[in-house]
Amino acid sequence: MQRHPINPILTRVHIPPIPPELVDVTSVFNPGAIKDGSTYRLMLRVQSRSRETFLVMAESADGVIFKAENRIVYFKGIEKIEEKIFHIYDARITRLDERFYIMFAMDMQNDCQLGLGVTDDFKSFEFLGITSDEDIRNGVLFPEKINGKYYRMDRPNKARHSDGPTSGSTIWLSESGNLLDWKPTAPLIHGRFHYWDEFIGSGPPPVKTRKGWLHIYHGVASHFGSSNIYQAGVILLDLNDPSKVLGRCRYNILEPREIWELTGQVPNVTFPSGMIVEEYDNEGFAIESSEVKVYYGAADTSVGLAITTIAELLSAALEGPIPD
Ligand code: BMA
Repeated sequence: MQRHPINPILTRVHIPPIPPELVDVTSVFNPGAIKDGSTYRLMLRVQSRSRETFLVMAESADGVIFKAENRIVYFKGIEKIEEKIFHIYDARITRLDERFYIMFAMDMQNDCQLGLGVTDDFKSFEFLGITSDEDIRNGVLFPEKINGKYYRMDRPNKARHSDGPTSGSTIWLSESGNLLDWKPTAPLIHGRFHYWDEFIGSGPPPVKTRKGWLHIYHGVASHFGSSNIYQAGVILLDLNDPSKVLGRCRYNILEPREIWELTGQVPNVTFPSGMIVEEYDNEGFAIESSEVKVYYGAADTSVGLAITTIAELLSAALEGPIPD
């Protein structure tokens, strides 16, 4: 992956004041991404100095220079939830059945859940419901039904980083008939202890290629003294049976190296959450030579953009695993 030369593409100075919630903000990171016609859209996680988190849309004509809106995304109907919601964050956007679905983490009174929203125009947003009943994060929808069922990847929070947030070391495939009620289908990949991806979670939603579902995930190495290192990697899943893992990278494909990735609110973090493929063939498969834009949170402080191709991601996924 090649970092775009103007990185970081979004920082706190790009967020217009949205009083009273967002004024002189602290950070902007972990964006969901989608290309809607010729417009690139990011759903940003913006944090205020009270460390409240809000979602704000940004748009761009070239996928590089973004203008953030001066309003907070409001999911109509979310106010009906009785349990206290502290934050909604880390949105992943999937175009599915001709609509835009947004899956996001919800920090609630008791634990973290996965919420689902939908929009047709990125102006009004509807809250569809909470889609989980256990502590869980990093939910990403597949962009189409497979054999009549909806699928997503998600990551139950079964572990806790030392002095840090809840985490987990297994990404699951889950299935649903209605997008709201989900049941686990199969564990997909586990963390590889002692290596780069000990704790793991899905990144952006998977992309359909002729060779399989291509998926970028994040991995956390936690065995380096006081610092967790958040990196990105890639897997390939079978097109007709996404519970079959066809490939997994040995090396990470993105790691904190630049000063704005190494230092910030949470040091040593590259957290991919949005991915835009420029070219699909007429049957909806991503073309191997297509450019891919990967948007990621850097140090929980700013937004980075890395450029690659489908072919490079496939070759990373198929390079062979870390030997036993
Ligand atoms: C994860 C999530 C992300 C965050 C990352 C690094 O557990 O909370 O939202 O970017 O940690 O702090």
